[in-house]
Amino acid sequence: MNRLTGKRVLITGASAGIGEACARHFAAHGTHLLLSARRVERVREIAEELSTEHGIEARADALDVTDRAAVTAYVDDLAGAGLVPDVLINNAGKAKGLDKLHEGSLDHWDEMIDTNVKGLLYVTRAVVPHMVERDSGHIINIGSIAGRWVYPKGAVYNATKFAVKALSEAMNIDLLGTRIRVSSVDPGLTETEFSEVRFDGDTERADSVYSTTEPLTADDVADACVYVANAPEHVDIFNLVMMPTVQRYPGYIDRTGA
Ligand code: 8X3
Repeated sequence: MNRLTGKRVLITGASAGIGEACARHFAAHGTHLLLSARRVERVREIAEELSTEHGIEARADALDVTDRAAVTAYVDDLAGAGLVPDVLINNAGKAKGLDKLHEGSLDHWDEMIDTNVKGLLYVTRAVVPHMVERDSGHIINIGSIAGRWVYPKGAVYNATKFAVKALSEAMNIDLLGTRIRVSSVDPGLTETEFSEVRFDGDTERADSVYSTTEPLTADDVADACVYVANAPEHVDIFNLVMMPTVQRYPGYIDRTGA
């Protein structure tokens, strides 16, 4: 049963990867879209394509979730236009570098903490009061298996995703007594621009993460997000952890069959 038709879904980081795939999967379920990313041209193209294809409303905005004032202005503008989302997908996030803590780049740390933790908080803080006012809504945080188990050289990325896990659980507690649900979807190895960003554009290194095995796709993760959002209103799926069949733990990946 499709319970999503006519709902409005806000997706951050919607220009590529899991965010873009979510836009496509939710649009296919008849939801209206509020897409944002720093790469506004890209989200505009996606919004136009999906509104034509599915007959939905799709708005695209430039948004850097680390820019506190911009996030507040964006959400105020949405609320003023009567576009409070029914579902918020906090997808914008990244890994930068793979280093031992004592050798890590402070710039990488700032970027990860600012986007994965503070950015998620800014967007959530701006959107959720509107949901509380309506006593309805669903927040889906894109976490990671890196927020459940640490792995070598992943310390700060791990810490940011552990923070997402903590925030998802804490938000659920804070929202007791409302009809607002909070979920996190925590994927393992997923083939997106993730590794290219992590390795500062080193495509060869990024490709080698995926080409020797069979990772999840962004579509697989989007499919899980639709499942979580589509659960009946009295069901709150706290956490959905998913890995490709070739993976059973961070770094524990079967690369023999590729
Ligand atoms: C992505 C999963 O294990 O590559 O967040 O860090 S992992």
